[in-house]
Amino acid sequence: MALANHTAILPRRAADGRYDLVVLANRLPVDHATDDDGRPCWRRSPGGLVTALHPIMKRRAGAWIGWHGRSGPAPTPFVHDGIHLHPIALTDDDVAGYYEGQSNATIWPLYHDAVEPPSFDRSWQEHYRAVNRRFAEAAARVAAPGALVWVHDYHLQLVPGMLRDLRPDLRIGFFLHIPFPPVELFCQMPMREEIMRGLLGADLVGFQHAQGTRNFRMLAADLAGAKVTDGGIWYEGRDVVAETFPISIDVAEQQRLAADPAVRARAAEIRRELGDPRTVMLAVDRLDYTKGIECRLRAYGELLAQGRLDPAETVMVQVAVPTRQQIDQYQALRERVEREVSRINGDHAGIGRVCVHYLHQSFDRAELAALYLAADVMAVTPLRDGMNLVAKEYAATRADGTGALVLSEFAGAAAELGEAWLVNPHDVDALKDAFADAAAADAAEQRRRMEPMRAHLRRHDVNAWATGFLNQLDRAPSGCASSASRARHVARAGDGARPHPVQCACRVGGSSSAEARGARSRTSHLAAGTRPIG
Ligand code: ADQ
Repeated sequence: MALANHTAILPRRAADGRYDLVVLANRLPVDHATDDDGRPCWRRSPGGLVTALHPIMKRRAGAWIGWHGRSGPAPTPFVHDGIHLHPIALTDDDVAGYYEGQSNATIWPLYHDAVEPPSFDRSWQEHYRAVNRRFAEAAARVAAPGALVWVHDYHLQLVPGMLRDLRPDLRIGFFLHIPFPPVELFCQMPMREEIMRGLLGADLVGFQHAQGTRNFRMLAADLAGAKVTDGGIWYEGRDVVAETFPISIDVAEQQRLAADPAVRARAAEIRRELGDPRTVMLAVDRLDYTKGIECRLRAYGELLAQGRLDPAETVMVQVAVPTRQQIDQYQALRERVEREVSRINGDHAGIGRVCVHYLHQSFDRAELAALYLAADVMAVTPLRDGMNLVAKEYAATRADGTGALVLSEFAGAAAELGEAWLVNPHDVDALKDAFADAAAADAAEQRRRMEPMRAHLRRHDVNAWATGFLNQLDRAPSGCASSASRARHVARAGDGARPHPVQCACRVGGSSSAEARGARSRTSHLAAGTRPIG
């Protein structure tokens, strides 16, 4: 494959020709693009993960393993912008089975509270295993002895275990970008034990929210027979640390955009183009059923119908980025959303004045920042979300402290941005009240809420997130855990600090029958009481 702007010959790598830091993610941090002369080239992907890891990967001569986005043979490894890229090949069947099937039609909905029913298909599972193995083997080939390997997200949950078998010398970290579900949902998964064993192959497993960490600890004991104590998780002779690492954004970049005169001028222009309404409400999501777009539109439509918001003075802009368009549920969602937008505009718009501007498009960072600056109310109301970076981007962009963020309790971001108008997105009346209150808030009230959120983000940006995770992984013992570590666990379990009662009904191994009986009797109240809220 001839591509214009990459170097086919790799520069010097770490020590023995392999890499001290290896990142694995479903996608490489580059997209196929075309240069000014119409030649194919690579362009760095937008997005927080790439921004966060780019400087670290450059500094540490790291390698990134991922799919390049097209089915068929993989391009040979190349360097882009100082990062060594190792593309993984996927066939059409892999894309259908591993990516669209097991990852996005089984795991994605199941981990998001099953807000759409997950589909299960045994052939998808085979592809998921095969592709995870391909990633693990690629990492085993390129990682230097004792290297740090950081595996990302739900597509690659089997990789840590597979890689541990191939290369026990590595320190392996795993970060899940989406929620980790409660026991009763996770146990629907046909591959449940296999996935738990896969994740427990890591030294450090990171989650967006403390509830995900708790769910994982519970399942580690129940499904994999791990010893879980206050001190940590002991599994197959190793320590596994499970911790919460809420991801963040590039705050400095967002502030730079917010101060850019061209972006500020564009924000003013957007307001003019919208007809200079009193209130601009904005929502920015991938067009995904987890994002709560339908409930949000319903609430907005009812507010207009009841006269609580004046259609002549209020405009909503709903940006819905195209995503996963091959999957039936996403096509159906698009039709429903577009019908609802038409209905609201049909009922409440006037000549030359619409109530909902619906943009099924991608935008660059500057245009998004201009939209954030133009918006009086930002509606971030997912039914379930690992974090939600849009909420953080909005707050970071509002340099003067104005703007009203309405935020779902079911977004991971709610654990950090508690000064927002927090709302249950399933409750349309609560959504209506939150939108109406936020639209009516004066500048003093907006600042009272916005300033602490902005201060929090300045301290917890994406660089702090990435270095926090990698520093912790760096401290993991290389290879198998030491006998000292084992002794610590035995002492903890024996000194009155009993292992947590973290069993559930779907336990399959690793327990005595008495423990299993105890587990079963505890199951119902544990399951009911541990449903996550973020
Ligand atoms: P996503 O579900 O993709 O991420 P989110 O966290 O909101 O959701 O990130 C979306 C990103 O895309 C934001 O940076 C946003 O600016 C950008 N974006 C949105 N609309 C856009 C548009 N029209 N054009 C261009 N860019 C647009 C998953 C999890 C989240 C978790 C992230 C990171 O589902 O819960 O926060 O990973 O861990």
